Amino acid sequence: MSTRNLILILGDQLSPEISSLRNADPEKDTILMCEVMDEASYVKHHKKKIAFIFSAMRHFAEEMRDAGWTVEYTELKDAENAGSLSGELTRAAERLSPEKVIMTEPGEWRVLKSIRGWGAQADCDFDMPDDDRFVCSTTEFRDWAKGRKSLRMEYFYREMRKKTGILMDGDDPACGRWNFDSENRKPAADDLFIPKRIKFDPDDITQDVLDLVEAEFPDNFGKLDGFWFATTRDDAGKALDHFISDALSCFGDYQDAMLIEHKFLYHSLISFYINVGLLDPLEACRRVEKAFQDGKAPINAVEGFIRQIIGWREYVRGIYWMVGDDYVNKNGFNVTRSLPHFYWSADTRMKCVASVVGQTRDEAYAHHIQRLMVTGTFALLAGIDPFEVHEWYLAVYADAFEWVEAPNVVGMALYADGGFLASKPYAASGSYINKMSNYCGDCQYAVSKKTEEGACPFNSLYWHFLIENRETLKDNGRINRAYSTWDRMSADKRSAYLKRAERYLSSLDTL
Ligand code: FAD
Ligand code: DLZ
Ligand code: SF4
Repeated sequence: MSTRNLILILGDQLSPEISSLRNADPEKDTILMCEVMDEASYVKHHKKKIAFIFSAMRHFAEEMRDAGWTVEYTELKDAENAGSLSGELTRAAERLSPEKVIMTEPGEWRVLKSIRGWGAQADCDFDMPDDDRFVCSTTEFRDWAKGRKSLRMEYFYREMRKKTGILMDGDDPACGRWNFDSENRKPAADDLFIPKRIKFDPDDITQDVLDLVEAEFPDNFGKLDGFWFATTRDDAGKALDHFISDALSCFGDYQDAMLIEHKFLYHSLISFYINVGLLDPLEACRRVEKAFQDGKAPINAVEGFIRQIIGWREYVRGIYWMVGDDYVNKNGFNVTRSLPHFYWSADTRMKCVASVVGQTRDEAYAHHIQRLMVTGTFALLAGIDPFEVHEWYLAVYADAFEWVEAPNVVGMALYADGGFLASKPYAASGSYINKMSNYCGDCQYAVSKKTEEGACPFNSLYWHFLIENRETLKDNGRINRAYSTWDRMSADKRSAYLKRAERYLSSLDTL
């Protein structure tokens, strides 16, 4: 058996329009896809994440076969499985003697280096075209960043609006403003009407994968029961339709809200589909823009959603590839505490953390503010080693791939990159969580207590963090006010805050 080109498609490259397939010919070329232990275990991925990716890969292979392609697919348990992407490439190249191997550039430095290494010693030609499923190429981002003293997402986002023409009125932003974020900070009331979310019952392919994951990854984090993800392009499209018709109009208002009983609120639940290639990000934005033009959703919701995708999503990717492969090792505050065990067990008296970790364990999902202002802020305030925090986020969310996860964790949540991505650390006391959620009412700690027994840990850890890092942060204009407040406090109060924080830090696992 032989083939002209052998085209390797990874688990997050499930797009028929991917650049590696662009000039390919189903009559002459062969697609290679492989489930391999190296990818399934570089962190201990959530069980639902592995199941989602394997099932989406198997469905994609079917989709491509139906479209006339020859697909060579290695399942995890195949006897000959080499266990790694490069091992499987070698095996397939020996079998099929291709003239050329093609793979769209991957979403992670680790894989990039390994496959480049394979290509350099291969007996055939090797080509790695750009991944152009993004609005902004990595080169274009570097050009935009060149010479700027500080990078700010807002300015980058405006460029992306102009480039795509989305929500533009000629050269001006639609409705006269680029950003409606100030309208998007409403706390949610317990009795809000929250739409029921669309769920997809596992078909035979997904059921096989669920059995496989249960058998092969029994000790990984996360529940496999109640698997509801779409695993085909058609179903992912239905999930987007459902978001637009049932949730989009309130997306903006309650974007930052958190409710114990409602994990999904009005969020879109599509990051995993976009990230693996089942949905096209720009098409999703255009469909959301259309809802605005048709009068079906307000500007604050539509602009807020579009900013997350053509703004933040593109921006974090640009930063990941621009900074380089040591981004995940950044540790600007030089902190070394270990990740508390409750990040895995949800066994903590802090209701906010218990609730977010519990939801993460059940669904492999938490929304942005839960990730940023609960588990993220706690790790920031408690001085947890950023690499451990990064590995946790990379493992536990179904949408986690390093190019998007690492900047959000190391840069945005932990400010460990020294302020490259964010303009200030997202440090906050318990009052932020209390304002935006209903966690505190159900918590064993009291958010109103600052330094006494039973005081909310966020309250004292907030001041402890600011004081520990005063030298690094003192010139940050966005945080100065907090230092003035501290300086006006009585010496007794300051000492009580720091003592309380030290007590909590000395026994983090028991909080
Ligand atoms: P919605 O709230 O409905 O937002 C719409 C879309 O905007 C998302 O689907 C996503 O594609 C995009 N988006 C929103 N915020 C961001 C952002 N900050 N960066 C990139 N894209 C964004 N997102 C991931 O896709 N993978 C990750 O591993 C990931 N890790 C994160 C870790 C931390 C600490 C934080 C603070 C954020 C992280 N995010 C990550 C961003 C964001 O939390 C998720 O994209 C979002 O929660 C996914 O849920 P949704 O589809 O319902 O999003
Ligand atoms: C995340 C993941 C997992 C769990 N398994 C596979 C796999 O077996 N085969 C594969 O091709 N891709 C997998 N992936 C996605 C890759 O890890 C991802 O493509 C790289 O991290 C680059 O973004
Ligand atoms: Fe979280 Fe503090 Fe509120 Fe408890 S009181 S839920 S620990 S913010």
